[in-house]
Amino acid sequence: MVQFGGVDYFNIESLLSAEEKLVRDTVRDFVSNEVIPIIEKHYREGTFPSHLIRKMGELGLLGPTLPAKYGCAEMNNMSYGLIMQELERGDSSIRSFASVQSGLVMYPIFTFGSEAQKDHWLPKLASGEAVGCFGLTEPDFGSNPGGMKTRAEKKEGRYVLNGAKMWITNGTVADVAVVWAKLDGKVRGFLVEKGTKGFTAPEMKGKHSLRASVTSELVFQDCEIPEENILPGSSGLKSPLMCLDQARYGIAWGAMGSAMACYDAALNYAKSRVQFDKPIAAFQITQEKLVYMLTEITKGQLLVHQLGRLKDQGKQKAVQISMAKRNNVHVALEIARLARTVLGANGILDEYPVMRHMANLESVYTYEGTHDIHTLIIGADITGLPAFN
Ligand code: TGC
Ligand code: FAD
Repeated sequence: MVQFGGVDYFNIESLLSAEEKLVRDTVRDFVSNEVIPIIEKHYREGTFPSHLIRKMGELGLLGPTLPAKYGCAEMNNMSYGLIMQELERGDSSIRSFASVQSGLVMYPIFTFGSEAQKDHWLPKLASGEAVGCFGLTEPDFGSNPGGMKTRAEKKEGRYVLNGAKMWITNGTVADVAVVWAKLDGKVRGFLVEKGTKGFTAPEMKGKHSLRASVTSELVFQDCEIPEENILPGSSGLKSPLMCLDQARYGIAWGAMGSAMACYDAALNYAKSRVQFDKPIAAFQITQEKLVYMLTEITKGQLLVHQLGRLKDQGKQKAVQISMAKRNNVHVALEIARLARTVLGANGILDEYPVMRHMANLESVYTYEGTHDIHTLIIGADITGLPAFN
């Protein structure tokens, strides 16, 4: 197999530190050697390659920006972004797993959790010994999570949860669920352990997208959890939205990984496929497609590079993350569709990664705030006129 050399038309690599390049190259090799050879089988069978979880832990890819005292790699946000880019070159499901574990489970435990919660969960989640999930979305509340119906009630020494979550990545396999529920009308975070009475997490089947990812419902029926399982620092809808900023940042990088895989496949195919006695890469229309792909990848890479530097300085804004997520997922999907056309009929085969990335990106376009919601978030910021309702 030819090793993937990356897509970097503007020498953005020259802006990376030696450590950042090492992280990127390590994850690139991991994806080439461990993910790409097996991912089509998992995609076809609708299973997550769970044997990779411990390996990701060993490489420091889970909760990579958190402190070493919890067993984490304590990398910067640029490295975190590069990890997400490389993982999603393999498959969005691998990036999804790492995003959820890092940004949506370890981050809230680290940010809103008690010392006991951090000491108990973070090292296990960092090593991959434990898996987590993040339950915000409900059957009737997707884009508008503030309307959630799931309730927590305080009883003597415990909380009682009732309600349901839907579309939860890793739900069925998670050892711990970070669950958002209203307590006395205010959104709070709770840790619910696998096996807790009154808690079930059936897997959702029938997906045409993200097939190598586990997606689940979370159902709470008079589910009692100890009172120490509330995330004490969580306070209102702002808390889960802060977690989403972490994951959306990773998705903005990850989408470029999918786009790079599709562009690479299209370029290689176009140079070798001959029609009308010429490689199809010699036709102007094919070149126009390839130029569009490379230009959009380059613009997207520059966007997340600057976003990463801002985040490392603590200067990033949520709306900037929204713009990067919105743009990069949109162009990645366009690039996947164009790459599919370059491959002709072969583009629909699982011998090539293109159709799988395209189908995955349909989910990525919708989760973590739909394309439309990010449009409205940016629109509200620049006009001062919210158009959500
Ligand atoms: P709104 O009144 O605007 O905000 C409530 C409070 O939150 C603050 N806030 C934020 N804080 C941090 N980061 C952000 N991005 C924030 N956005 C808002 C805001 O300042 C306010 O604070 P305070 O102190 O005044 O209380 O809330 P709203 O109810 O009007 O909703 C706004 C809206 C629509 C933008 C928001 O609800 C939204 O983002 N909706 C999209 C929902 C979403 O993204 N769900 C994702 C679920 S998780 C997922 O998809 C995981 S996929 C995982 C994978 O497999 O990779
Ligand atoms: P809806 O909110 O019903 O939106 C439907 C359509 O209406 C969209 O096009 C939307 O843009 C549009 N729309 C909605 N409101 C407006 C408006 N005000 N103005 C204009 N248009 C609007 N959630 C979690 O909590 N945890 C997870 O781990 C998780 N993983 C997921 C994994 C997968 C594979 C998928 C597909 C989803 C996952 N989600 C998860 C849920 C995801 O975050 C939601 O699907 C997403 O927030 C959108 O909600 P919805 O699907 O209910 O769509």
